[in-house]
Amino acid sequence: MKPKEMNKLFKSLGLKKVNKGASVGGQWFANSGDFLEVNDPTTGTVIAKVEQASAKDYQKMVATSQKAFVEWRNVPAPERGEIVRQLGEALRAKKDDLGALVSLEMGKILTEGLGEVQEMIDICDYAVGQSRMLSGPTLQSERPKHRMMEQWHPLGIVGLITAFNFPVAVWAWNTALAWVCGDTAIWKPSSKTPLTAIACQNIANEVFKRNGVPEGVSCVIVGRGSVIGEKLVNDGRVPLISATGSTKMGKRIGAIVGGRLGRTILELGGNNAMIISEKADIKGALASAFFGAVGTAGQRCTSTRRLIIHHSIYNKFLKKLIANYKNVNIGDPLNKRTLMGPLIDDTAVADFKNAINAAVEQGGKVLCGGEVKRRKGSFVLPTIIEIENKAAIVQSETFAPILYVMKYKTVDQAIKMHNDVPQGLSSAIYSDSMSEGEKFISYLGSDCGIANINIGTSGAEIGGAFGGEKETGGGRESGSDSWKAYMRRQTNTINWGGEVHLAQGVEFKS
Ligand code: UN1
Repeated sequence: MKPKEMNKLFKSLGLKKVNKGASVGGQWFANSGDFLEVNDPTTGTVIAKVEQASAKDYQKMVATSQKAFVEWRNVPAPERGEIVRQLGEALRAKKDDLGALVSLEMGKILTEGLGEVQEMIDICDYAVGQSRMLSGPTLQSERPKHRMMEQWHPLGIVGLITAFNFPVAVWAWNTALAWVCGDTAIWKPSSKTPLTAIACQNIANEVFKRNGVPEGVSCVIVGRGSVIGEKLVNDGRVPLISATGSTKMGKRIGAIVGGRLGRTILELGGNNAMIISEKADIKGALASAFFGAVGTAGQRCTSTRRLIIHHSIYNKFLKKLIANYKNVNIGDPLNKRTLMGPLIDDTAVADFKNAINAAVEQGGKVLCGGEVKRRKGSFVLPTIIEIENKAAIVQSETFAPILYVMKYKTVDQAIKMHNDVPQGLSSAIYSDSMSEGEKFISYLGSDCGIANINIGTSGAEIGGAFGGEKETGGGRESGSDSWKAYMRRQTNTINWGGEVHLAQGVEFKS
């Protein structure tokens, strides 16, 4: 991005060349003297700095957020929803700028940056409706003239730890719901993408201030994992931690928060596969596999990492897919003709190279790509490797555009291979056979949190619960009844008849 354009973008989103990393309400602060450099992955240059928050800054934030919670929970849920509606409107107004900033800082192409902001808008709309539907059932009591019911109450402070790859959408999935549920939020964004977080907080600050929302309902804190992340996950004043990232990180957070009997929503690694049957619509399967594997430069947790292809169409299908791969326009994500931007940084490029070397050592054959692109920035070539599912490298998630391909003979064999990985996020089958499709989404089929027929593994809509099984962590965010994770459940029994009856027929009289 040209300096003039960048200045304009920064101005529109309230960013500076040197920013403070912590905000509660309208104020920005941070006094660690420890500056984070924000890298543009396309050029490899530093575009801004952020002063990271200190442990003291964190303490101030939690205290303010706790106070804010006590007030915020008194605001009726539909009124909280109205404020989230206004946030959705403010995001609509800033969609182009915020989408461009996502592309600049994270490296995904502009249409995907805009799509991510659209996800934020969508979840705001969803949360507005949800704010009038935080309902619990009325239950039949076994005692005469009694009634039972369930209520859902606000929980407290929600600690959010998000990853670089969806630097803004995951914040909105969590906060839009948390806020209508009456919670406050402290957001620790990825240190690789702090600018998008600061921009989002500026937008929220403006809407919240206009509505007199207590300071501390929306907080953002940019800081080191070893300082701020550690404090957040260990803090008994934060009843829920929602974290997106690697399985390694999730196992650690799960153990710490579990140790204090707090709650977690963990959205961790995926190893998503698509089964392509000989009964598939090949054109559709090609388009979905291509987007799933190459889109976002393979940096979605839902990215397609494995293709399990019926042996009778294997060669024909791969020939077409490789032809698509050879035509991928790689470059500046803000250029409309670009299909694949850079990886987030040089560490990601090193992980890409290491995974390819490991795959070759483990018997893999590189069918296309396999190299780093010789230009400034963190660019690699989208890669296809023929390899066996059981190879160690195929069993782990590499956050890069590497697609492992393999053959199958029977659909049962394909499903077995499909499930034979430690992760369980997203999955798909391409088949026009109704029984193959139904089997894939049955209890005998995919063991993932998301299982699709005739669409790809990535690009889930916000209306469904998002998350996965096994090493993906088990959490669910976004749609369906995921809101329940942000509230505490209460069972109420009401005696309206006057006489005391003990449950289970117990008699207790002197
Ligand atoms: C992620 O990669 O962390 O389903 C989230 C998708 C997007 C969200 C991905 N809606 O691909």
